[in-house]
Amino acid sequence: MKTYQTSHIRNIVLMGSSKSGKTTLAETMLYEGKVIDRRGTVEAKTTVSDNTEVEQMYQRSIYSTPLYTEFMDHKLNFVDTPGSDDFVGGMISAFRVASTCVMLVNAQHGVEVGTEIFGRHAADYKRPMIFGVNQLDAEKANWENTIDSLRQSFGKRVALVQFPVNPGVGFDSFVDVLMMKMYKFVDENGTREEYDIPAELMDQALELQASLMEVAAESEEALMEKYFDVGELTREEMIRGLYLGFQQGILNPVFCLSAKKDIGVKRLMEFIINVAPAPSARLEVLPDESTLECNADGPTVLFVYKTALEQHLGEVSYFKVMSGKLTEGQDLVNPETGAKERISAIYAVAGKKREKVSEMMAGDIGCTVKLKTVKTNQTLCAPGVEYVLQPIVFPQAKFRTAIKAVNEKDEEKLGDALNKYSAEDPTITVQYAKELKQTILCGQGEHHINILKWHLNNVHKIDVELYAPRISYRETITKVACADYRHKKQSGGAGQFGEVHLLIEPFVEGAPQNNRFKVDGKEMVLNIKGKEEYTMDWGGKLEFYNCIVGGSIDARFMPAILKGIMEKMEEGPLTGSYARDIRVYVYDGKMHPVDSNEISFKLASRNAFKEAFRNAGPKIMEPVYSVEIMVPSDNMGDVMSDLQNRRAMIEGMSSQKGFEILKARVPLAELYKYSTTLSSLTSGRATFTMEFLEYAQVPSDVQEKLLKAYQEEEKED
Ligand SMILES: Nc1nc2c(ncn2[C@@H]2O[C@H](COP(=O)(O)OP(=O)(O)OP(=O)(O)O)[C@@H](O)[C@H]2O)c(=O)[nH]1
Ligand SMILES: [Mg+2]
Repeated sequence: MKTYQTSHIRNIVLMGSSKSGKTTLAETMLYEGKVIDRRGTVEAKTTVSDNTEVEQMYQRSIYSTPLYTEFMDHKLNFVDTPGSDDFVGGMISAFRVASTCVMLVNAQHGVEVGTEIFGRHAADYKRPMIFGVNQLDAEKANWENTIDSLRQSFGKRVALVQFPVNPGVGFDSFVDVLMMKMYKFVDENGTREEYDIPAELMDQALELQASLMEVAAESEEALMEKYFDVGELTREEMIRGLYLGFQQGILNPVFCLSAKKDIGVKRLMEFIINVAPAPSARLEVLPDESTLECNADGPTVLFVYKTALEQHLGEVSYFKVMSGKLTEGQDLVNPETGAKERISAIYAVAGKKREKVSEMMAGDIGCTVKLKTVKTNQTLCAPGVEYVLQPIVFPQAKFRTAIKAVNEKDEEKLGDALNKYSAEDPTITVQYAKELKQTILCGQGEHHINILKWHLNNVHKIDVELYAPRISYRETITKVACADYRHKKQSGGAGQFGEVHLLIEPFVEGAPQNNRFKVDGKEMVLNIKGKEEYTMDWGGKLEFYNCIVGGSIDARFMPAILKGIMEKMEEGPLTGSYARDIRVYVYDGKMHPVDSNEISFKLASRNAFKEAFRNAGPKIMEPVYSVEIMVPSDNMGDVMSDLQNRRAMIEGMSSQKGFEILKARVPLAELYKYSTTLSSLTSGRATFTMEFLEYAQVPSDVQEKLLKAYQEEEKED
């Protein structure tokens, strides 16, 4: 392969609803670019993109696959993404390296859930978007309905460049109003003939051309003036207007396609090359807000956007050359670790097919192997420059489950396999929660996790069980209480003696220090001599006050007293959960001249703390999440009543293009498998995000239940 200059590279994300035909289009683009000489099909499990066993079994894409093709002296890098939102991670990382989106819409269904969801992602990332109306050869293809649905969801931005002559079975022609030509396809291999537009289609073509001129003119003042003065634009002016409007995201050109019959694919690729921005059009904004130009004359900077483990090869690192040029054998440095890396080989990648190249210019995308230390989101730079780029921000997890090996002996193997997965797929996280004594696995949805389970079962031969995870409750107090405890052991051998009197009160952020208390109707004034403040590993605070007067306890025993309290906070008196947000005042006690030692004071303070805690209006707290749900207006009622059953507090509602945006606070305990329920309530049309908000007290009926469950558990132990 020749070396492509930055100006001759285009980077694209292929997206669209499930089964809209992305993988089939990818195959046809590879064929048109002569990267392959025969087209495979999804049904025959022979496509370049869906090349893994699990994808072939399900006949759908699960991974985002980097591909490239060569066309009109340009290199088109593109990523075929899965149509299910559960696998959105690969699309998010593709946005980071691509500057244009091609959204496929199935002409049999028009706009679907995926079209809406992915359209929102493209808008969030400010990526210009082309619509490809695909499957126009299918019996139920309906152009008018599809365009109506596009206009409903995407409004005025929808700009038709073409219309099909004969959609449905036998589809072989479309009219292109930019070229003012009709294209007829004479076989299923993209062989096209160009015709003048037939007289009976001329009115339709002129009407469409006029609207396209109008939207093109809107992109620039000079064009608008020309359009008003003369009443029309030349083709060059229209292309310029489309180019500008497209880059600004104010118009989305629409193309006719049959990916399966190779109709319209070449024309789409021509448009991408002529109108989609070259990588140099986008300045990379660095974390310090300075910029890096995508320029082959700059210093070499690579950004690793994905890594994957492959049999026989080890770790493959997928990168984009953000600046400069990359040469085989070049030595680079990871500025975050200082580690040196040699680029032993550079490959252009089309799925599993890799072509070795000797160099790559700024803006190009490829992969390399045998890097020792570089992870996703890191950079490699020419020695002497240190660019660290904005990381890809992956969506928060939406599905949380506990996992364990069915056979205990597989636990270690399971841990290794899960760690490898989460390194490859950053939308999967695995953590052993010491507090819960469970391994917690998080992902984007039940399907996402089930695919992982399939791998564990079939590739790693580990039987696993997925089950509801425990909740990390916390314990705290709501009022002041005192307790004292004497630890004494004086029968035989060395004795033990320690007595601690303490007072506890709730810690409230920002509340002033206090030394007067009323406990059981009795006024107490403490003499505060020292204060220590601790932030607990599990959140919340402990403030520890030394109020000992008259040397009733030696200062040397204070650390042991603190330790006793800390230990009890690790295993709260109510349910064994971590305790938080407490002030402890140690104000009196007793020592024994011979028998007092650290262990005695630790035990005394532990028990005094436990007793005080029980009398201080103890409460269980639970994690509460801030949940934002985007739901189609007609499903609103069902989603609301389901939320009410989940103890949710609705905090806000707003409307946006036929969707309602609901904001709610929902306890984590009520969110198990929420993604699955929401999907079934809305036929997959809703999306949601969830983020930890705070700990809040559980209602008393829930507290009763939790206490009872803990007591049962204790009894069993
Ligand atoms: N008739 C017709 N069928 C098509 C066309 N494009 C794709 N298909 C069929 O539609 C089905 C889905 O195609 P894929 O290419 O796997 O679609 P996808 O968008 O990659 O699907 P996911 O990866 O699951 O999101 C397959 O059976 C294809 O053969 C087309 O242009 N016309
Ligand atoms: Mg696919």
